[in-house]
Amino acid sequence: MTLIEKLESNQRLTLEDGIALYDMDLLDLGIYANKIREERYGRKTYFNVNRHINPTNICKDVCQFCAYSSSRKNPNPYAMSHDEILSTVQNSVKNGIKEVHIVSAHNPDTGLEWYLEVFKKIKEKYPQLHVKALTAAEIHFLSEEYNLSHQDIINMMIEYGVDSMPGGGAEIFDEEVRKRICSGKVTSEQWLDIHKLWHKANKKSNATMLFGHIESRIDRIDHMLRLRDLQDETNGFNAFIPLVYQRENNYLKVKDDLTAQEILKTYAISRIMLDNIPNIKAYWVTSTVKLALLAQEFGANDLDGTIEKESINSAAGAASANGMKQNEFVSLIKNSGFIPVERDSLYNELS
Ligand code: V47
Repeated sequence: MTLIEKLESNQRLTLEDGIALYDMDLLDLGIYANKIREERYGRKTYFNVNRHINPTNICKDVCQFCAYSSSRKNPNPYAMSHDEILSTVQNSVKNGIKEVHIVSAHNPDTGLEWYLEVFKKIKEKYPQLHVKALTAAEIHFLSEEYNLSHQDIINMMIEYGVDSMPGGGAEIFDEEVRKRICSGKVTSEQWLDIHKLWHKANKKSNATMLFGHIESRIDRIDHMLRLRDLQDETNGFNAFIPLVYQRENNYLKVKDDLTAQEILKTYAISRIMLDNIPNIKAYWVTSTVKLALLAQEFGANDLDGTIEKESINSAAGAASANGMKQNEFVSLIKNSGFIPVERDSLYNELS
């Protein structure tokens, strides 16, 4: 069967097929990706009203692509107190957020309670607020630092009120590339195992892929297939989020930005390859708003959210430091010909 025949009849694609998709004409690829998107979501595009908080940038790991950690090129080490985090949450709740997304660096000085107890405090005050927190990289860091198993940390997360896990820390699963960009942190196998444990606890998570640095197209497809395999087993991933590499202020020297065409192809290919992950999120922070809007025509059905503040990607050059207003978000989606739908964190439609 040819690749086109497989695409026409919605067959599951192999690694070789995925690599061959990159050689297709962008608009042809877009037609196939968009067909899948339209069948599932019509012209609806999801967004959520959320707030990102990055409570510390002090990190014992040394990822080459990171511009956020104070041990890299960011000169201002900080760790927020729980009161500061709670007052940030309080302000954002007043502005109508439904989700708080809390991701930190791997700070060995705070103690385990600092990482976990804040979730309980947030939940006590705002039981309706969805807490999405702790990446698999943070869970692995905490387990090593405090001599606990991944399962122990996951049990504590649930006990302290974490509702779902964000998709960070996946980077690229290929072990050779991983060694060069983030050696020493959670391995690919551990990242996948941690999400599996989380899914086994009946909880949902997301998965990211950092692309546009030193990885090859093969590495991207391999990354997607490892996620697809786990999703077959657990069905716990809500969304796949391709993160476009930002080149400023870090140690991973990459000469050129990816072309818009390569980025759009990657969204389209992820929609086609990941036949079992329901949502493809064009995270406007790393893709730029304009490309995120265009990505709606190439398989993406979710644009993340209003964010309010963002420190990890903006440190590396993304224009996301101050988030986006909800009415602006809604207008942008409408004006691009799609129907904006506010969703909650588990993809229930709100309005
Ligand atoms: O894991 C770090 C990435 C991630 C750079 O789950 C960079 O809904 C680009 O995971 N260029 C954190 N990316 C962000 C993240 C995320 C974002 C939005 C939604 C969700 C979700 C998760 O940011 C890290 C890392 O892969 N990152 N440095 C950089 N220079």
